[in-house]
Amino acid sequence: MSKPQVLAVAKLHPFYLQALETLYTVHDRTHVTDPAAFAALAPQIVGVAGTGEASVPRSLLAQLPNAKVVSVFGVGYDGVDVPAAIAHGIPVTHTPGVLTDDVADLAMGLVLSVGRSIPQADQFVRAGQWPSGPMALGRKVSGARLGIVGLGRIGQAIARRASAFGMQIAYTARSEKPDSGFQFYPTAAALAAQVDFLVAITPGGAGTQHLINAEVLQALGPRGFLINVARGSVVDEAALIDALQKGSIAGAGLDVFANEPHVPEALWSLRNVVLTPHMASATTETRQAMADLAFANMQAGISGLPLRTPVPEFAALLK
Ligand code: NAP
Ligand code: 8YV
Repeated sequence: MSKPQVLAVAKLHPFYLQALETLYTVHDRTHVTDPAAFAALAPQIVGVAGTGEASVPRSLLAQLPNAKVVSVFGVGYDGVDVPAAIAHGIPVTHTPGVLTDDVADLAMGLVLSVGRSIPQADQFVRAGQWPSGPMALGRKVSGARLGIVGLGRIGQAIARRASAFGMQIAYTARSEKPDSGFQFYPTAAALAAQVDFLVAITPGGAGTQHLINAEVLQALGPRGFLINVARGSVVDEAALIDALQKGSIAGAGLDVFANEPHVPEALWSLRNVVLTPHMASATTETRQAMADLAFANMQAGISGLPLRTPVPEFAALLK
């Protein structure tokens, strides 16, 4: 008997792909690479496998009459048209929690990297510049003021780490969290005006599009640093480049970009920027945990068993 058919809508991590291939035949982006073949294949697809960056639009869901689940390898699912998935009765799952520590670790790594110019210092030594003079002084991180845009699972994990550095923590989110004990500001601009390091860690999508805009960067000011580990769409990249070039903010640490994997060349040449390739969850341990959870969700969805981690919109419907 042939295996059930699954569509991969993005290049899958090998841990996830190998797990899927034990039970399913995985079609790698056939909807894009061979639309004619996909028209015949589509009615057989029972599961859709994606990543946090993958696009699952309404038009694709409409072609999948027998899909039973969309299993995203990632906590962010802003590429999935969830209202369309609800309309088509196709549950969406993601991988919350298992990557929280890694993403918070990288956020703190970027705070330290930009504040203390660690990558620049590495280049300084490798380029043989040490004998000809000291580097410019860095910015003290311990005790500095940290603003978190999005105090969810990962935002709270960043706050725990920053507390150990003696940082003064404030945040913004859709709703105030009185139990957190941290100062709440109702807008990103109001928060930015009060901090030295501003970390964005919200979901992407329409609700947060350009939440960090020119006004927020101006409020952050010439001694302030921006860290983005959320989604490229959360920051107005043109406004950010302008602010970095003019020195109207001190620097930035960026793991995510508007048009990945393409990073504007204007950022490559800036000395006050640290760039990483959307790698906040990219450790062997975490990618394995994400693969296990994404695979478990796929299996559950296809077999009609309870989903391990449906996205909140579906969790609410399933209650
Ligand atoms: P979460 O627990 O759902 O937290 C999201 C937080 O964002 C919540 O505090 C939420 O506010 C806040 N938020 C949502 N919309 C907002 C808005 N318009 N303005 C201000 N705050 C807003 O999610 P999580 O597990 O922490 O993950 C957060 C995001 O991190 C993911 O969705 C993904 O985009 C990103 N991420 C990136 C990487 C990477 O590799 N760089 C890896 C994993 C995750 P409320 O609490 O008030 O609802
Ligand atoms: C991953 C992410 O890089 O979880 C998310 O939302 O952005 C990351 O963990 C991604 O999903 C894997 O491609």
